Amino acid sequence: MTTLEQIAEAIASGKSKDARALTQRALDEGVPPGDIVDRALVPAMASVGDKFKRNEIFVPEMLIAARAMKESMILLEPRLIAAGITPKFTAVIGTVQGDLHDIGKNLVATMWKGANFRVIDLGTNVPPAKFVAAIQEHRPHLVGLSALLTTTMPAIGEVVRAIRAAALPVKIMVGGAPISQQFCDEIGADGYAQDAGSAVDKAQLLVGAA
Ligand code: B1M
Repeated sequence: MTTLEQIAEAIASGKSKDARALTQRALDEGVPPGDIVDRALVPAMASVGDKFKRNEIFVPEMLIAARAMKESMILLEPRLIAAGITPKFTAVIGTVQGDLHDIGKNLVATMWKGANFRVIDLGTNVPPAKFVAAIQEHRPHLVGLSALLTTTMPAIGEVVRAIRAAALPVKIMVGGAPISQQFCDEIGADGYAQDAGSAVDKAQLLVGAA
């Protein structure tokens, strides 16, 4: 097995220490950091997302895989920045106003990072104006809106309306336990994903990377 395959294996099975040590080994072997992301981290997180979608693994396994990926990124990120390598696509994500749930939103953000998106996470309880300001500032290709409460579902619609009113050229993805494709269609968002694995496929489709 190559070092890159071993990194992918360590991340997919959530072995943080191994992921970090193997990433260091790959760097010592002269593998460019961008190749480590593209050929180890991205496929590892894609396989984790696929298994999650098929109910072969669950939230805890996904969280530890995400943690292992972050260990690897600690070594890679400064080198990627120094080499002027930035992800091709940018996404802004947040949980809408009135809603403090962030576990699912954080998973989606991590999976997007694993798919090599630059992700600006606005956190929870984010008002529409803050989404609009962040889109104006960062010019993302995609904005993700998460809600876990039936009472905060209307806030998703408010953000969509605010973004459309400001005529911002960004794709809007919505998700969270009470959200459905039908709701997405009703409020005029561009895409819906049921879980963090599907959120990667849908993000890539919406930005034209699929
Ligand atoms: Co709250 N809570 N909670 N809660 N909470 C729920 C959601 C609830 C279903 C529990 C219940 O009654 N059975 C219920 C909502 C009922 C409803 O509206 N229909 C509820 C309630 C009522 C409340 C409070 C109002 C309780 C109270 O104070 N009386 C309160 C509200 C606070 C607020 O937000 N203003 C509240 C508070 C909390 C805690 C703070 C204690 C805590 C949140 C901690 C945190 O997030 N940091 C909490 C928790 C943990 C839950 C449950 C138990 C778990 C939610 C979770 O993290 N799931 C939840 C009950 C349950 O689901 N069993 C519950 C795991 C997570 C990985 O899944 O978030 O669905 P999920 O994310 C998935 C997908 O939905 C999707 O991908 C993720 C990964 O697959 N997804 C996206 C999510 N966002 C996406 C965005 C996308 C695409 C996909 O694109 C952008």
